[in-house]
Amino acid sequence: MHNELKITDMQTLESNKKTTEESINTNPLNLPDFTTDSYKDAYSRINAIVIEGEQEAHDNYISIATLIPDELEELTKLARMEMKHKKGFTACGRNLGVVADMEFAKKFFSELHGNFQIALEKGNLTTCLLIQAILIEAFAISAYNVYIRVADPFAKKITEGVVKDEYLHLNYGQEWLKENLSTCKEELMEANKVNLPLIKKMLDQVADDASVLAMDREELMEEFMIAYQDTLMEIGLDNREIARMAMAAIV
Ligand code: PL3
Ligand code: FE2
Ligand code: FE2
Repeated sequence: MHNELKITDMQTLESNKKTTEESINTNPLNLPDFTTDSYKDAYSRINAIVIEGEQEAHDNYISIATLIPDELEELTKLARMEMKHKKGFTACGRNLGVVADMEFAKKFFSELHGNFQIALEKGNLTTCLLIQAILIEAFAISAYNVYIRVADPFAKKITEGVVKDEYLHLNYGQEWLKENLSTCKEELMEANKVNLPLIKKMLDQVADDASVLAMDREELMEEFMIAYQDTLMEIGLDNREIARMAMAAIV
């Protein structure tokens, strides 16, 4: 009896040891291998998208300030945060030894960028806020929340800091639209109809590269919809209006 116990203890000890070794070799959190060529190749595009996105977000907040001069100080603050984000993500790429494909990223944003510029020229503030402070910020929030779960430790820390700011940016757009809902609802709906499908298209375009980074497409969509619908609710739209707006993504 005594002997048998001893053998069992030894076996337990042996199997514990094996588990420990295996977890060290195969990565305890199931993170991707950040050093492979395929990871770096996908990262060169995703990293560029994020860097370009942060730069354009900066430029957009500066542009929006020309339409609401009273808000210059607040919008300049938001713009400054975007430059800090850009620096952070540039460091993430450098840390992994990746060169960002900026040409790809410029093309990735070109359609949405064009729509923002047209709205700006026309002085369509509601459209500008929907594109930057709602759609782009919700897209960034979804991407960063999913990325945090599978990022390398360096990038994880940076992204955690960034995503907190992005909620402030989303909130900024939300509060302005809420205060002006009675006069901006129609333009909001129309701008959403045109630009939400672009976000969906961008998500589809990035899905393959994202999956190499262990980021799941469904999860990205889910996170986007949570941020997007939550904001529309806070703005003061009812369930039917929110459903109608979200539907623009699938038709
Ligand atoms: C607004 O402050 C920034 C806008 C950036 C838009 C980013 C969209 C990102 C889509 C790519 C998904 C991968 C994210 C990985 C993060 C390094
Ligand atoms: Fe940002
Ligand atoms: Fe932002």
